[in-house]
Amino acid sequence: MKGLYTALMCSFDEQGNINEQGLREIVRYNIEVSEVDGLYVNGSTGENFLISTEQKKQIFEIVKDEVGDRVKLMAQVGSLNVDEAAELAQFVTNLGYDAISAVTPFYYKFDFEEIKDYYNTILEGVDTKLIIYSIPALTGVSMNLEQFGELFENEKIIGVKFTAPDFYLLERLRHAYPDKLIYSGFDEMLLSASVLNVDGAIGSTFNVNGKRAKQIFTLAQSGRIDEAREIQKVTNDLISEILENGLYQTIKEMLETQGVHAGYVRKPMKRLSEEKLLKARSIAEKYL
Ligand code: NAY
Repeated sequence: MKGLYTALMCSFDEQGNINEQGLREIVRYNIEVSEVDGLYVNGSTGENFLISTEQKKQIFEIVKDEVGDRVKLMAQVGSLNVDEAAELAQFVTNLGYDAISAVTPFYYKFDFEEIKDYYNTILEGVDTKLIIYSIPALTGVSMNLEQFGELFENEKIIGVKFTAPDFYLLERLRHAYPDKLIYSGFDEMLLSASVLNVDGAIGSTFNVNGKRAKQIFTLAQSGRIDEAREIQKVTNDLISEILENGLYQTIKEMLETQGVHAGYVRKPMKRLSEEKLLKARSIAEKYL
């Protein structure tokens, strides 16, 4: 399960319905052009928190059907509705996904016992292994070393997608849990995380920048830091332009320039203005 995973986008039409062909094209682009090792399905980048249970299931099915066994698949099933999360965990297990992942429960201020119970409940009925999805900036949920350790006591919890700029905690986790899988979650910090020996990374910008990300990761693993730093620099030039223009919208438009029908974002996210559409196309021209 090591390596680089694209946090997969989903293609939606103007009404917000899933565009199946577009989604299949995004999957193929990631496998055939970006050449990533796996896909992280229905994460933040997949606009997971804006869609219905039925739509989530439909996306899981389409992606598995398109991928077959070509790359590894991780399914993000986390939900504030723990019954939905458990149902989706069962659903993707039946589809043959390689692992599940679940965002820490958010919005209400759950205490750690509640967070632990959430993960154990999701895992009760399935044998599939789970990667914790930790993203404090969006969820407001930060866990410390001991709390990660307590979650890791459940043998079905095999790792964490660490989307935080806390390299002290990342180093402590790596040191304390050499056998757990740690994935870096911020693409702009991939080199720094790779130097700390993470097992892989999961990123939204890999949809369009997968090749450079892979180079950063593999160069860092073989100690070629100067070369990796050069590629991280170009990557970060790209990421700052994307972030300034609108993250998911810009990546979608960049994919469109490559003949991939990535479509629109779902409301309440807003679409790019004409000016920003042109900017997205110029970013694609510059970096793809
Ligand atoms: C997800 O579930 O899609 C992710 O968390 C992927 C990680 C990304 N985080 C978000 C919130 O989109 O790739 C990062 C991020 O977009 C990138 O580093 C730019 O900041």
